[in-house]
Amino acid sequence: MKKLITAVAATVALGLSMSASAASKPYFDKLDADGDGYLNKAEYRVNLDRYFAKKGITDPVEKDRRTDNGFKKKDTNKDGKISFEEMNAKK
Ligand SMILES: [Ca+2]
Ligand SMILES: [Ca+2]
Repeated sequence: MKKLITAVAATVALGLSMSASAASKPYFDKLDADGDGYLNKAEYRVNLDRYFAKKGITDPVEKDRRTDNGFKKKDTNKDGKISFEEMNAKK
């Protein structure tokens, strides 16, 4: 169990250092709280909240704006949810 936690923590750290939202599959699955294989906006927000905390972004309007922008950018097929492939698409 400890090994798994370490791996997830390393993945999160790596994801944050490379990009605000790049994610490994285990991390993606963790974000996918309802387990449907996609991230809705609320699930995506959980990912961004870590980034906001790290960057010291606390303004709720700014956070909503960045969440909306990021979500739209990631959701390339515009179906209102982000697949693992969309999450990791290089843009
Ligand atoms: Ca989901
Ligand atoms: Ca999509």
